[in-house]
Amino acid sequence: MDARFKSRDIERRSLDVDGLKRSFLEWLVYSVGKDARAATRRDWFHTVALAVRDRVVDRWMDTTRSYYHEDAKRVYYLSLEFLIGRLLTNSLSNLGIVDECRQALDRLGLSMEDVVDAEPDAALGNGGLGRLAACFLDSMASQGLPGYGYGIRYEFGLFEQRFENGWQVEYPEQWLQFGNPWEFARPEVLYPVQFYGRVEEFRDSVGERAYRWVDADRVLAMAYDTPVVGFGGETINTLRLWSARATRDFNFGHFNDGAYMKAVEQKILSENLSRVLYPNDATETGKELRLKQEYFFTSASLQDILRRYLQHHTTFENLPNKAAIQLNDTHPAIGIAELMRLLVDQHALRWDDAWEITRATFAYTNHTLLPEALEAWPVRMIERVLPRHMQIIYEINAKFLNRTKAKAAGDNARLSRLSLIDERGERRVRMGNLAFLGSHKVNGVSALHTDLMKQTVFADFHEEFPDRINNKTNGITPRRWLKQANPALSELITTRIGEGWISDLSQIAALREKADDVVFREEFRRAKRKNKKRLAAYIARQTGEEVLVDSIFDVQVKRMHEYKRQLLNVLHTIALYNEMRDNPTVSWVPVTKVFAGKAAPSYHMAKLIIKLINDVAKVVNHDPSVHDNLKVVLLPNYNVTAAEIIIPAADLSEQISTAGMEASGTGNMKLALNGALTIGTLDGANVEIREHVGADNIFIFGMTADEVNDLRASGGFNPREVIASNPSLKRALDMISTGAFSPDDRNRYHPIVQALTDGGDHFLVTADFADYCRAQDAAMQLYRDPEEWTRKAILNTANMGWFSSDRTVNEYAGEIWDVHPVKPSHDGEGFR
Ligand code: OX2
Repeated sequence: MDARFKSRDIERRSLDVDGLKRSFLEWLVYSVGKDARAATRRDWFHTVALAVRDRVVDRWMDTTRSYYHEDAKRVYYLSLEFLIGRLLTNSLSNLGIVDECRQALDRLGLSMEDVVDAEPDAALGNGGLGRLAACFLDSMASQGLPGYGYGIRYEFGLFEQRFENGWQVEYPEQWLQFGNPWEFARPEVLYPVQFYGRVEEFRDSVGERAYRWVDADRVLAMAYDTPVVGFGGETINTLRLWSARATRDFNFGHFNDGAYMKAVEQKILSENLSRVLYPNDATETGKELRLKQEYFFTSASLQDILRRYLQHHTTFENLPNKAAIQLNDTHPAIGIAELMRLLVDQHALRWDDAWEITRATFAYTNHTLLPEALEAWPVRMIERVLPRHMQIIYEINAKFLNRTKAKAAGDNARLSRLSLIDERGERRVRMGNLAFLGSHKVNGVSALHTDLMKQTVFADFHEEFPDRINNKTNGITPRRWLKQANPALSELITTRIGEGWISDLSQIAALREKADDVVFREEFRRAKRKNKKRLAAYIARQTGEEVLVDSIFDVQVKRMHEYKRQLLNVLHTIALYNEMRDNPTVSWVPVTKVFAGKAAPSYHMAKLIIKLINDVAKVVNHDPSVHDNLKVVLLPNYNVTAAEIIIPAADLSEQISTAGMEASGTGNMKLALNGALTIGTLDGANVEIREHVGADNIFIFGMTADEVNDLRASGGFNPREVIASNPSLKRALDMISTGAFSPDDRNRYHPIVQALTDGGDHFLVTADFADYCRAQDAAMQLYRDPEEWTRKAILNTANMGWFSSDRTVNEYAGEIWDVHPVKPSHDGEGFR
């Protein structure tokens, strides 16, 4: 072999500083096509990413080959969203070569931070649901579980948010503009996906009635693979994202002008399928393109899963022993009808056999009880877009209702609730019911949420199938959310308890005893202060605002939504502002209110709340009478990268949703793990966080889910009475409604005031206000005692071990998927 090739080959794998440096220079020249003098930061990012990618490819192949040789049962996580963020630090850290890379760059006169900052943030998701999928990928790979992610390679991720005049304005997020060094295009992995057309009935070879879908439009799904590096670099799994390609048919059009241009237009239109992520979080849009996206990636993924299965098998009865398919919400639920279609129409299985296989293969995770988020596609739309699937859904429904009818004769109301078709108004397919019926397990994402599922949306199904619903409380990966995002704290932790916590977060409990150690407390505070300085600098860069590093960093970062109640926080901010102005001689604990989050572009109320926060910030931050004791900042364009800076710096974590409405929350976990104290309602996973960190180490306030339910059942309450009896609330609301924050448009906030008063205050902001202020006061008082505050902060970090997504994923693996770790053998030939 040519000696040069050989040395390149060795270099590819070397993990030491010299080897890294040499391969950076080689990559810069031969793959990026620049010399060191002309290279930009982005060129260096691409260089380093490609060199790092080299170091995972062999192990990636080994992992995939081991799964194949062992014919291991795989789990397929189907998700319309993967909110990945940046990958460079993540890959380096999981490979264990962060320092080596830093030194190699140093020798080239480059700063690691600059290179890292040149990577775009992959925002292929909206919020918690998409980030959970990304944490699960990290945990599956880190546990050695044979797990694949399947989704869409959106050309445009979640929009970029800017503020213009305090209003949110959306810009396209072009994360692929300069190429994506992490992915491998697989132009040969191509599956046809059909839409429209009609269904033809015929007799099969044995004279049975059969169906085929004809005259349909075809689009191709092309695969792009991204390696998912597990911690330690042993297991490298695959995230396979589909991109829409026109079929070759478009090249064979008629050659008269009109037809040609029409064909090209068609091609462009069909490729729009994977163009853009829908920017709604936990609400449904009902748009045909969205349905087509859902079917597009689900169908391609199922075809790919069956192809892989058929490499080892000739019949399908073993599919459930070799493949577990997890539906991340109902977005891929059409997959249940699609697998039935593939098995019955294409592979000629009997219906009942196909149904048994389907149910044993699928499992479904529900992420919300909000009625506006429960997908229900109009029957007429599915009939048109996916005619065969509509027939299959009818058939599933008929068989189920017939069986149920036989047992529970007469209860028509119950039958109509169980039906896959909602017959009230325009007929719709209830995707939640389809997902439930077509799965062997259905789970909620926190203990409370799972209980509420049983009591509300799925009460009838739960009665029918009492063993099907189970809980899998969400988790977060400690690699990204502590080790990478918070080097100051994670290094401190490692010096005291070793590094076992990184792959087994339960070990972080060893910090409990350190809460009483003054020296450790001092060091813990120093780490927090370092992170707060970093955030203060970021705030100054982003907003021009100077904040006090020693103020309480009171942080609410999440999507803007009425149920998450940013308004409650704003009202408290205004009340505190008034108190500070009224009592200028009191020595106040300085507070910095940090907000960040995007609003869905069509969600007017959420956008108005953004404007209100910016307007309040303008008034408060420029009022000399509060002596810098209060600052309000709304950081633009919240995403994973921003979260990694904000979360480690938080003192107080705002988790203040109306009880019963936040299914779990995961930001709550990230913040507590990083030593923030939670101020929150007994909602979602807050309930379990309280159990773990201890009731003394969390500020709980407000109505419980049961109280909310009772209040609403009894016909609600009168917010006007509550407001009249609380002078500070009344004053804050009056200021909003009379234009104290909007002198240029005094009526601007009428819709907000209206919603909180005559509108009935659906989210119980006014009802919880007094107790929220009490909890805020308690937090401020505690902050005056740094030793006590730090003690509680340490106990938060130390008691969050259970919230690792490793624990969550292991529960799924054991109780739903029945998949087991596979140890890849790295003695093979490696990749050539
Ligand atoms: C979110 C839920 O709102 C949030 O509470 C949860 O933590 C997260 O999913 C992960 O489970 N879209 N986003 C969600 O639900 C839906 C639907």
